[in-house]
Order: sequence, then C-alpha cells, then structure tokens
Amino acid sequence: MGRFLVTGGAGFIGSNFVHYLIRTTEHHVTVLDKLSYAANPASLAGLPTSRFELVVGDISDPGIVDQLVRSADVVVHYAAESHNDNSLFDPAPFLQSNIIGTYTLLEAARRHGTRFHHISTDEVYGDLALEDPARFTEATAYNPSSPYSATKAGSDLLVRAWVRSFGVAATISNCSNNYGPFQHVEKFIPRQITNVIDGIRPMLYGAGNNVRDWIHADDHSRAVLSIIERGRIGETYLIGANGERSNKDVVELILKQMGLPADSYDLVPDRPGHDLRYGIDSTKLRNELGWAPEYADFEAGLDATITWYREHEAWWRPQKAGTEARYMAQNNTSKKAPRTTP
Ligand code: NAD
Ligand code: TDX
Repeated sequence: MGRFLVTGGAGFIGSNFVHYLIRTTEHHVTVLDKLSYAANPASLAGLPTSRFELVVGDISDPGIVDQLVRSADVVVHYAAESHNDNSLFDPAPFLQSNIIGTYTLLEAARRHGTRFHHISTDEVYGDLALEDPARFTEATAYNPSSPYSATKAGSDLLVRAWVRSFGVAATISNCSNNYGPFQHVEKFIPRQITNVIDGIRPMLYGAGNNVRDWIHADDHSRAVLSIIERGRIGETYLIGANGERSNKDVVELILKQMGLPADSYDLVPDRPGHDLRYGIDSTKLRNELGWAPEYADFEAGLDATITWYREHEAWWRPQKAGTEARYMAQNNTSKKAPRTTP
C-alpha cells in the first residue's frame, strides 16, 4: 500500500485516475489541485475519507508542493492547462502551470527522492498527414504546434533532464485523445453532446477531416498504473488504443446515437495551426507491460459517454453557458488582424 499524490486530480483524466485507484487498489490518494475553471470538485464526491483527501493549492507554489511531495511515495502529475483553443487566446497560464509547475514538482521530487510519473500528450510530436500509414512512436522527433503542446513538450524535456542530471526516478507517458465521464464541456466530444442536448447544432472546425486517436480514460488509467508499477525508470511510453477517427465521423456518430440526422452539424472557421492527424503506435507499452485497451469498441464507449452526460446534467450545466461565451469571445478576437508587436 502506498501514498499517491495526484496533481490535477479534480480535472477530467486525473479524477478518472483517482476513481480507478480507489476502485482497484488499496493506495491512499492525496489530490493537489488549484481548482481552476477546468476543475470540478463534484467529480471527486463520495470518495472514502479514510483513503482520500483534496488539497486546494497550486503546483507552482514551492511551499505546499514540498510538504506534499515529501510525504508521498509516488507523484502522478496530471495538472496542466489543457485546452489548445485557450492557449491560442492567452498562452501565459500554460507557461506558468505546465512549465513552472512541472519544474516546481521535479525539484521537490529531487529533494525527497520521490518516484515521479509525468502525464503528457501525443501532441508533443506535432501532426501526421491524413493519408499516411505512419504513427507516432517513442522515437518520433518533438515538433509541437500550439502554445499548449509546446509547453507540454517543454515539461517532458524538463523531466528527462531531471532524470539524467539529478537521478530523479521518473517515467513519462504520452497519450492520445481521451473520452469518458467528467470531461469539461469545452472539449470536442462533451461540447457536441451537450450542444445536442441544448438544441444547438454541433460545430466542426474547418472541413471536419482532422483525425484524433480516441482512448477511454479508464484504459489510460490502467496504462499509467502499469507504468508506475512495472515501467523502467527514465523511459517514455506511448499510450493509444488504435482509435483513429475523423472529427466528422465522431460528430455523425453522436448525432446518430442521439436520434438526429447525421448531417445536422455546422462547419465553423478552423482552429489556427490545427494539427491534422494524431496516431499512436503503443507497441512498446503492449509488449513490455502487457497492456491492452478494454474499451476496444469506440461506438459502445461513445454511447456510454452520451448516456453519462444525459444522466449528469447537474455536473456539467454550471459550466456550459460560460464555456460557450468564452468560445464566442475567442472567435471574435481571432477575426481581428493579428498583432505584429508583442
Ligand atoms: P483538465 O483541464 O480537465 O484538468 C486539469 C486539472 O489541473 C484541473 O483540475 C485544474 O484545476 C488543474 N490545474 C491546472 N493548473 C494547475 C496548477 N497550476 N496547480 C494545480 N492544479 C492545476 O485536463 P485533462 O484533460 O484532465 O488533462 C490532464 C493531463 O493529461 C494534462 O497534463 C494533459 O496534458 C494530459 N493529457 C490530456 C489528454 C486529453 O485528451 N484530455 C490526452 C493526453 C494527455
Ligand atoms: O467545437 C469543436 N469543434 C471541433 O471540430 C472543438 C472544441 C474541437 N474540434 C476539433 C479540434 C480537434 O481536431 O476536435 C478535435 C478535438 O479537439 P479538442 O477536444 O479541443 O482536443 P485536442 O485539441 O485534440 O487536444 C486534446 O487531446 C490531446 C486535449 O484537449 C489535450 O489536452 C490533449 O493533450
């Protein structure tokens, strides 16, 4: 039995990981989360107080970080600003949380000799061509496109440097796009599901041809725990479930599963710098650690997710109007001429 410190545990993937740990292990879990706009403490409601506590604080605050990392056996670092569209509008919080926050945690792990697992994304590799059999592997060169993915790439490189220069016992995982319960309504799948519930037509950026490689959050959690338990220190593992789909396919499935004609969506202006395609080759994880996804059927997983959002309106409703207002403001801003001076 160990003491887990989970940063960002009130967000989407972090909260799914906390539920997974409580459900399948006997570990004690402390969440450190600053409860940003992206967090929802309701995602952690009902967890047993004997095994779980939430500490509200910032990962770039050295005082609270030192205290918590000192008393943990393992740090699982999920906390980040996570939304590409927001990073195009205001990159500053991404630098603060994703770079300075990761640095602050690494320094504490170094001081106290604490095992560290860093959660990252396939977006650090940039994108792939649409009609191309190639997929990302652990050997693919870093080539991030957005301020978000650049700060995640930077945080990965900090972890690698702290392993090599200071002997921090760290591993890294880069996962593809997650779906499942507790995902913020700003993200693609929950945005479209809750739009349909509200009678708003789903919105596809550009022509909707961009491809994402979908994985259920529970499959991500199982992979992360197996890396913590059995992964080799200093190594990077890619996590993906062979779930490539175009955005248009996903919207058509949502519409079909929610009883609407498959073409009742709108095409809206594209995201600047929009990555075309992500695709993960997770052979290393599968061969070394024996991991395989349990949610092999994306359509069934999507259907369960639609049901979850239908049944948990009280969870997402408070964030819906503000999220759509933020999108409106960002679209207005992106129509202005780009600034030429900093
Ligand atoms: P999210 O935005 O839903 O949650 C992030 C959480 O981190 C929030 O609860 C927020 O309050 C917290 N947080 C942010 N900055 C903080 C700070 N400075 N101090 C303390 N807490 C802070 O994000 P998510 O989608 O759950 O992503 C979690 C992690 O997984 C991120 O590191 C992201 O890069 C990575 N990831 C996400 C995906 C995906 O599909 N969503 C895929 C691969 C990797
Ligand atoms: O309204 C929309 N319409 C649309 O077409 C939104 C919100 C998105 N999209 C497109 C953009 C992407 O091609 O859908 C795709 C998925 O968009 P997001 O949910 O914003 O995810 P993405 O940009 O792919 O990044 C996600 O996966 C990798 C997470 O947000 C990141 O945190 C993770 O690192």
